[in-house]
Amino acid sequence: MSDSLTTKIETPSITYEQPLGLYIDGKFVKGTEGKTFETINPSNEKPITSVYEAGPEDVDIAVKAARKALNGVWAQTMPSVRGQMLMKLADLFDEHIDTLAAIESLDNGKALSMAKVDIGLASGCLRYYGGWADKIHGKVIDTDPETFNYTRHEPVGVCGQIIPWNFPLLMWAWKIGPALATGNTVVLKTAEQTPLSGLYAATLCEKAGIPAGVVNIISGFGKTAGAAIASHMDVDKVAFTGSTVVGRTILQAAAKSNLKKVTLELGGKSPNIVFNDANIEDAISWVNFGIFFNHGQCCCAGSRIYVQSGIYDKFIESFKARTAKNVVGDPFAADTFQGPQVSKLQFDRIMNYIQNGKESGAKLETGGERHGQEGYFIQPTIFSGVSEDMKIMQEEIFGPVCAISKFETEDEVIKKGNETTYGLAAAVHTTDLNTAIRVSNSLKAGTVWVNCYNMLSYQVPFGGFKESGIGRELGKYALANYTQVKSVRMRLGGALF
Ligand code: TXE
Repeated sequence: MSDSLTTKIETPSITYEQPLGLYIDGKFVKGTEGKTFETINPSNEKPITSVYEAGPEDVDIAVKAARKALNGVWAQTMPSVRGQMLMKLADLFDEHIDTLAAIESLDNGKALSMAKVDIGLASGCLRYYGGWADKIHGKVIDTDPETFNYTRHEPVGVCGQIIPWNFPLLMWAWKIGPALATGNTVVLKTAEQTPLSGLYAATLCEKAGIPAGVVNIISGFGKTAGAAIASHMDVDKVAFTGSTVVGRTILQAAAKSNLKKVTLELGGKSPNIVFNDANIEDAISWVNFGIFFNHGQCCCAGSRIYVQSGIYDKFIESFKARTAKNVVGDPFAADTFQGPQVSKLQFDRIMNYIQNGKESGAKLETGGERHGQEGYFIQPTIFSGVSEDMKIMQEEIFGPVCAISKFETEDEVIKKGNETTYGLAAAVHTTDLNTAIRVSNSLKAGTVWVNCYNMLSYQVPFGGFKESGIGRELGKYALANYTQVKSVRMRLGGALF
């Protein structure tokens, strides 16, 4: 690669200047070892460019910068000014939407139209948390006439944030918004598959006036940079989104180091339940969106589809017809709904699951093959007649593959829906309000959608029951993850005895 800290990148929709360095203490740097790694375009399997790679020493330097900013400039910044900076950052996301969306489509493979939705949600999230910045306060608590008690909601401190590749900028905003609003500083590691947009967004932090050291963005791998964040003795909290298996190692690393606070947003195998009385056309379009949106690369993907026996055959025929309309192809083409999977590794994992489904006796209704000859494209794939013990019903596939099963009764489907170690999301499609409420109350999931799917808003909390995670992101609830409560008790009277 060139020795430069930026490079010109041409995408089909825009040409822009891409930063390549690690963004530490307000500057782009090459890192202590000057190592780089390639990021691949999943549409054509060719390298886009190389970025600088952070190792443990760089993590340490970034943590020191974040600590200095936490105790210095950021502690002196008024909450309302923190809020204005986040709002300015949100405005800059909106101004740069064409560039940010093009980077996501190039590096991640998502359709440009969908990437633009991501950027809008990211800017909305930053603006929402900007609004919270000067509304964070404790309580006055009466105990007795001679004591004055109050609580303060103080920042946790230096926050390590480790994000995945499926929504690179949206996850960036979900992490940085609440952390900065509550007065923390951050060291955020992007996913090694999609490092580009996070670095570009770092340039916007600078433009928004966020002081050096408050936001540090590093590119690097999980086992080196990610692990160094999780085990660092001077990181006060880690917020992680990714696989359940890595989530466990983060918790272990926190326990073995400084008992840093941990929040986790992990995988899922979410049930999407369609009752006989559902509005079938509406249900099918939500079920289609529930599994095939973002190429199935959603932690909350509705990958287990339970259909009641009275509409089962009709549902499958209409669902197949609906899925056939999903345009798979070039992310930059206007009508594309589904682009390539993010990487060769993910492509191979998904194709292995499809092979397993074919061999396990499930009925392949449609798809089941690679799409085209180049890039990591996979046909939307539907299996029916899938039993509970099959791997494709049990494990998170994280691709455009769903498993359909028939059910008879409400009790049966609630039991099946809950028979998983995950508990991120679920959905119920019915026109009966009583069924909707009974079933929603019985499903063990952090989010239950009724007559819709994948509806996420920055005001509404999101997170997992069971092994799908710890803590909640978004909404007011996320503020609790980034604050710690201090009780101050002042004695007004004299001596105790
Ligand atoms: O995830 P990883 P991968 C699930 C999904 C997918 C599977 C594997 O099922 O098929 O995970 O994806 C960092 N210490 N999800 O391999 O490895 C890594 O660098 C610290 C669900 O991409 O968990 C990246 O930044 N960090 C999910 C982030 O963790 C480590 C989104 C996620 O990578 C680390 C992504 C370590 N030891 C995958 N190892 C969701 N919940 O949305 C890796 N990382």
